Formats: sequence, structure tokens, C-alpha cells
Amino acid sequence: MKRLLITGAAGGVGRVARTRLAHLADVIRLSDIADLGEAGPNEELVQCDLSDEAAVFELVKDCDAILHLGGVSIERTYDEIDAGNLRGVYNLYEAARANGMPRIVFASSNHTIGYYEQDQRLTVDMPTKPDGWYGVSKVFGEAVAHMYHQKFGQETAILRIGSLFDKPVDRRMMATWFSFDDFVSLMERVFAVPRLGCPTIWGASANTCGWWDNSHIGWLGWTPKDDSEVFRAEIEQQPKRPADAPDVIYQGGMFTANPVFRNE
Ligand code: NAI
Ligand code: 15L
Repeated sequence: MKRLLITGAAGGVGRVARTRLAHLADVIRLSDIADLGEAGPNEELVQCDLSDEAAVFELVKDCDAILHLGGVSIERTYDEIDAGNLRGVYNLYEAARANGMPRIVFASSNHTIGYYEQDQRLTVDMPTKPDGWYGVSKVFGEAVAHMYHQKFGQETAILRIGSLFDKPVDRRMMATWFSFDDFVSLMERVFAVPRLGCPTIWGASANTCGWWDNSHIGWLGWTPKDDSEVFRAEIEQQPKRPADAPDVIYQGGMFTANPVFRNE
């Protein structure tokens, strides 16, 4: 493809995507509200706030595909989440509609289903159970993706990411871990398939103790390779958590224990 837009490119996942997905397009347009440093070869840098409608319209122009990572990535006040994740998603989808409907990957989250207990095995057609305003904002984004697909044919991969980090850092992440290698191989498939539609995909590696069923996306030809078991000995050196701790009971872990943060 000619130009791939990556929003949230200054963030933890964005910084990895910047280097590891560079081969997917002739030009990578990187965007964030935060500083993005110096442009490398084949990079365009656009600093903008996703809540700025005119700026997002300009941002999306001439893009063939979008990896939408930008926005608030943890529980925050309603107003902060509103700007980045509600208004931001509205602006992105409207800009895409006005600019040829480039294929989108929407970075959703396991916090859409955070209140399911850890002994439950989930398919993507089960009702959401968000564990805070952050999770609610991701449910909103998923609904927007479905609505734009139904109404206009906009294609989106709704990626419900577990824990996309170098390695799991606690017992819960043994189930939710998503390796960067598996993320990259998924992005390669999602942007290559001739028809995508609007599937919901669990963003997790092939963890032996995982909770989520991706059997509905066999047609995508993506097989995650990593398994958190290689970190088990290291993780089990951590003290055991009490049986009634939120991170032992719920799939969303400690997010379920967050208060509703009040706007200042
Ligand atoms: P991050 O917080 O490191 O990166 C998000 C980026 O979005 C930041 O660089 C931030 O400056 C930018 N941003 C925030 N508000 C913005 C606004 N109004 N306008 C423009 N840019 C704005 O998060 P991370 O870990 O890189 O996650 C990337 C995406 O994946 C996020 O959407 C997050 O919700 C989602 N996700 C990540 C998971 C993970 O394990 N890393 C798990 C589940 C979902
Ligand atoms: C998320 O949605 C967050 O963005 C990330 O920082 C992690 O907390 C992750 O979920 C998780 O649940 O491990």
C-alpha cells in the first residue's frame, strides 16, 4: 500500500509499530498529540489532537489504511476519555468516510469485557461487561465500527487487545499476554486480505491458559505463535494474590477496582 496512518504513534504500542510495521507501506504517517521526534526515511509526522475535527480530517487525507492506537489507554476522568476516545473515534470515522474509507484497525481492549470472571471462556458474540469509563469508550468505538460497516461498508478489524507488552508481568497477564511478534503477524494479515468486513478479534497470543476463543477468524490465516508459559517460572516467583483480589477474580483485573474519577 502507499500510505499507512498510525495514530497514537508516540505510545508504547505505537513506538513498536513505527519500526516493526514500516514494511507495510511506502509511506508511514505517524500521528500523536505528543512529540514524535525526528521523521525517519519514508515517515511523515503529524502532531494533532484527535478531538480536533478539522485536524483529523487533514490527517486522514490520502491514507490507504489506518492503525488507530491513539487515545486514552487507562481509566481516567470522563472528560479526558470523551475527548480522546469518543470525540476522537467520531472524528476518525467521519474523516475516513470523507476520504475513501481506508481500512481501519481499531485498538479496542479486554476492558470491554473486564467484569467477566477468569473461569469463563469468551467468544466475541457474548455481551460486553466494561469495567470502567475506559472500557465503555472502547465499547463505543466497537459500536461505531459496526455502524459504519453496516451503513457505509467501512471495513474495520476490531482488535480487543489483552496485554500488548514485551512480556507478561503478573499472573493475570499469563492469560492476556499478546506478544509484539504475534501483533505484527496479525497486522500483516489484516492489511493483506482482499476482504476484511468488520470482525472482532481477540488480541492475545497462543497462551495455554488463555480465556478467549478466536476460532471464528480461521479465514484470516493468522496463527499466533507465542505462549506465555515460557514466563511461568519467572511469574510464579511472585507472591500469590488473595483469592478475593480483583486481579484474581476478574478478567479486567485491577481495572475493576478503579473508582469513577471525577472531572476537575
Ligand atoms: P499509550 O497510552 O502508550 O499510547 C496512546 C497514545 O495516544 C499516547 O502516545 C497518547 O499521547 C496518544 N493520545 C492520547 N490522547 C490523544 C489525543 N486526544 N489525541 C491524539 N493522541 C492522543 O497506549 P498503548 O499501550 O500504546 O496502547 C495503544 C492503544 O491500544 C490504545 O488505544 C489502548 O487503549 C489500546 N490497548 C492497549 C493495550 C496494551 O496492552 N498496550 C491493551 C488494550 C488496549
Ligand atoms: C489496556 O487496555 C491498557 O491500555 C493497558 O495499559 C493494559 O492495562 C491492558 O489493558 C491490560 O489489561 O493488561
